[in-house]
Amino acid sequence: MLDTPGVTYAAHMSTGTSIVLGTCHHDCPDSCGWVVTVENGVATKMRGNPSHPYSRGELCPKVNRFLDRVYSPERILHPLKRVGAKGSGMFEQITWDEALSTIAARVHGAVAQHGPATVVPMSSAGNQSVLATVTIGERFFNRLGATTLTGSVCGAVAREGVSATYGNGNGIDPMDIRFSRLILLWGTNTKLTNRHLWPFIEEARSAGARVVVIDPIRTATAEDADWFVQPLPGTDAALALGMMHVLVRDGHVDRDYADRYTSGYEQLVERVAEWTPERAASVTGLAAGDIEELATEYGSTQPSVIRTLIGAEHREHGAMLFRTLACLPLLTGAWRYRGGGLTRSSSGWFGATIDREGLGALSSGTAAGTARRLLNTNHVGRALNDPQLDPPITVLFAWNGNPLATQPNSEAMRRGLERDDLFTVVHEQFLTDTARYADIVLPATTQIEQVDVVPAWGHLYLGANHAAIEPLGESVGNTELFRRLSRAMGFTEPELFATDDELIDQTLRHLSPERRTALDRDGYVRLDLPEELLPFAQGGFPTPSGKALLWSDALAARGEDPLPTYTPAAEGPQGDPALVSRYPLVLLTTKSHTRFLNTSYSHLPKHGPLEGGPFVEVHADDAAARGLVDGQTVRVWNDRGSITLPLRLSMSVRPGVVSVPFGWWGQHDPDGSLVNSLTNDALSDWGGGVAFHDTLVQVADVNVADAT
Ligand SMILES: Nc1nc2c(c(=O)[nH]1)N[C@H]1C(S)=C(S)[C@@H](COP(=O)(O)OP(=O)(O)OC[C@H]3O[C@@H](n4cnc5c(=O)[nH]c(N)nc54)[C@H](O)[C@@H]3O)O[C@H]1N2
Ligand SMILES: Nc1nc2c(c(=O)[nH]1)N[C@H]1C(S)=C(S)[C@@H](COP(=O)(O)OP(=O)(O)OC[C@H]3O[C@@H](n4cnc5c(=O)[nH]c(N)nc54)[C@H](O)[C@@H]3O)O[C@H]1N2
Ligand code: SF4
Ligand SMILES: [Mo]
Repeated sequence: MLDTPGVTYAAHMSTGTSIVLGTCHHDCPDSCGWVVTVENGVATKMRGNPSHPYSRGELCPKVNRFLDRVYSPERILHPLKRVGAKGSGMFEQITWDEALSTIAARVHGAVAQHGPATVVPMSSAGNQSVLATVTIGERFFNRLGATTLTGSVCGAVAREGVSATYGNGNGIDPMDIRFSRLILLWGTNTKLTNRHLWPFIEEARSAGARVVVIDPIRTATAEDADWFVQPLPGTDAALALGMMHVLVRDGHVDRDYADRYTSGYEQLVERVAEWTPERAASVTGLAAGDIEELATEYGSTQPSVIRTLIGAEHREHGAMLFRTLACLPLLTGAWRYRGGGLTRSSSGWFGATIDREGLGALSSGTAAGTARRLLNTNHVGRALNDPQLDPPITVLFAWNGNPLATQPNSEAMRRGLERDDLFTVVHEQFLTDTARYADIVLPATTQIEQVDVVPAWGHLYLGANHAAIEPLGESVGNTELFRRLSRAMGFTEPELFATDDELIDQTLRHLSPERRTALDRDGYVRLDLPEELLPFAQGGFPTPSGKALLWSDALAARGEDPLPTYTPAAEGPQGDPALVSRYPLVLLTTKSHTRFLNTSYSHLPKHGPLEGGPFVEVHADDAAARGLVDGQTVRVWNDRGSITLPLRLSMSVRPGVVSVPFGWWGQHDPDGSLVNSLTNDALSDWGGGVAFHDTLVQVADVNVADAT
C-alpha cells in the first residue's frame, strides 16, 4: 500500500490533492498498477505503483505519456454525426439526446425489417477491464438478440491449442520464470510486448539460466538472448516434432511422468520417429545440428520453461502449433519443478474469481434464451460484403477497438463500412480509421475517468481501477453508454441499469472480504492460489481421464489429426505453388514499436512521429534479386491489397521473409493504406482465430505496375 503523507488517498476529489490507484486497461499481459496524482480535479502526474509485485513501479513508453492522451486536443468529447461521405472524417457536434434518439430509431427500424440479428456488436481489445468488456454491453445485446460474434483476434487459438493437450489453457505463474534454468521464448517478443517479465528472466539468468529465443525475426529480445534460433515462419510444429524425436531417441524422456500422467505416449513415439532432425531441418530452414542441440539442452536442463504469447497463433494451423508445443514439457517432466513447464496466458486462473458469463447474462431478458446468429469476429468484413447473408448486417456497433485497422483483409472491411445501407455507431476516444466511417460517434472516457476491475494475462494479480478524474466533456464509459442506449431503446430490465458499484460487487462476489479490502486499499490483490503454484506436477489434467492427451480422441472425432503434427499453410512458402510463384515472400506484421499498443498511439505526437513511420524490412538477397536498394519506395502487394512503403535493408529477417510494423493508421498514409490490407483472413484450424501471418506478398519498385 502507498503511504504518502499529507495527501488524501484513493477517492477522487474536485479540490485539493489526491492520489488515486488504478490499473492499465490495455490488452497487454502486464496489467501494470499505476498511481495518479490529482490536483484540483486535474490529473497532473501518473506513475507506476511502486508496490505492485509484478510491475514494480514502472509503466512503459506507451503509457508513460498517458496524460497526454487523456488531455489531447484531439479527444472526442461530444457526440458527433457524420456530415460528409463515409470515411471523409467530416462530422458535426450533436447532443446526446439527438444521438440516442437517432440510434434508437435506426435500430428499431432495422430490427422491424430484418430481425435483431441484423445488428452486429463489435468490441475488441481496447479495454480489457471487466466492466468495460462484459456487464451492461453484453446484457444489452442479449436483450436485443443481436448477432453474437464468436472467435477472437487474440488469444483463443493459443488457448484452444494448449487445451487440446492439457484440458485447459493454464500454465505456471509467469513470475516463477525466475526459478527456470532454461527459458525458451518461443514466438514472443518479451522485451517489447511483455517488458515487465524481463526482470524475472534476468533474475533467472543471474542464477545461471540460459535464454533461447525462437522467432523468424531477429527482434530486440532475440538480440539479448543467449541463443537465437530463427526458423521459417509457421514451421514450429516441425521443429517441436524434431525435438521430440531427439528426446525419445536419446532417452531424455521422464518415463515415469509420461506413463503416469499422459495418454498416447506409444503413438507419439511412432509419430516422432518420422521426424528426424534432418526432416525437421528441411521444413524449418534450421541446421539439423541446431535442432539436436536445442533438444539435448531442453531434455537435460531443469527446470525448463516454454514461454509463448500470441504472435505464433496468428496462423492457419496455429492451434495445432500450440498443441504440439504443449507436448514438449510432458515428455521431459518439466511440470514437476517450480519454474518448469509452459507459461502462456494466466487469464484462466481468474475464472474462479470472475464469472464472466454471469456478468453478461440477463435473468429476465426476452431475447436471452433465444438462438442467436453466430458470426466469427474475423469475418465481419466478409459478412458485410456478402449478398447472400440473411439477414444482412445493417447496424454495426463498434467500441473498444479500431477494427478497420486491426482486422485482417481491411479492404473488405472498408468496402463494408462504405455501404450506404449500413448504419454504424462507434464509441471512441479519438477519430480512428474506423470512427471516420461512423454515422454517429459517441465520446468515450479513458481509464482514469472510470472505475473498473482489471484481470491480467501475464501474472496473478487482480487490479483495481479507481476513477481519478471526472469524465472529460460529455464522454461516458462503456457501462454508461449501454445504460443510455437501453433507456433510449425503451428497455426496462433492471440489470440493464445496474450501477458501476453494483457491477463491481457482483464481479467480486467470490472474493473474500479481506481480499476485497486489500484490493481497494493497495490497488491489487493476488488471486487466492498457493504461493508455489505447480499446476501439473502430479498430473491432475482437467481431461476426462485426468491425463494429458498426447493422443486426442476429441480431435480424431472432429476429423483432426489426433497426434501433434505439422501441416504447411496453404498461403505459405510450402503451400499452393501457383500462389507462391506470384507472391514468393512471407509477410510478417508484428508489433514492432515500443511506443505503440496496437493502433492506440500512432496518432499521438510523442508516439508516431518518434517511431518515424512505417517501412518494409527486406533481406539483402531479396532486395538484390529485385534490384532494390535501401530507402527506395516500393510497393508491397497481393490479391487483397497494395501498399507503398520505404524499403529498409535488414538482416533481421531471413531471405524469403519481409516484415512491416503493425500499428499505423491509414489516415496518416498518403494513400490511406493499412498493412492489414494485405493480411490473410483465413480462419485458424480451431479456436476461431485468424491467419494474419500466413500472408504471401510480392515487393517491387513502386513504378513497376505488376511484376507477376
Ligand atoms: N509495445 C507493444 N506491446 C504490446 C503490444 C503492442 O502493440 N506494442 N500489443 C499487445 C498485444 S494485443 C499482444 S496480443 C501481445 C503480443 O505479444 P507477442 O505474442 O509477444 O507479440 P507478437 O508481435 O504478436 O508476436 C511475437 C513474435 O512472434 C513471432 N512469430 C510470428 N510467427 C511466428 C511463428 O510462426 N513462429 C515463431 N516461433 N514465432 C513467430 C513474431 O516474429 C514476433 O516477434 O503484445 C502486447 N504488448
Ligand atoms: N497485422 C496485424 N494485425 C493485428 C495484430 C498484429 O500483430 N498484426 N494484432 C492483433 C491483436 S493481438 C489484437 S489484440 C488486435 C487489437 O485490435 P484493437 O482492439 O482494435 O486495438 P487498438 O488498435 O488498440 O484499438 C483499441 C481502441 O479502443 C479504444 N478504447 C480504449 N479504451 C476504451 C474504452 O474504455 N472504451 C471504448 N469505447 N474504447 C476504448 C482506443 O481509443 C482504441 O482506438 O489487433 C490485431 N491485429
Ligand atoms: S501497456 Fe502494458 S506495459 Fe504498458 S502500462 Fe499498460 S500494462 Fe503496463
Ligand atoms: Mo492482442
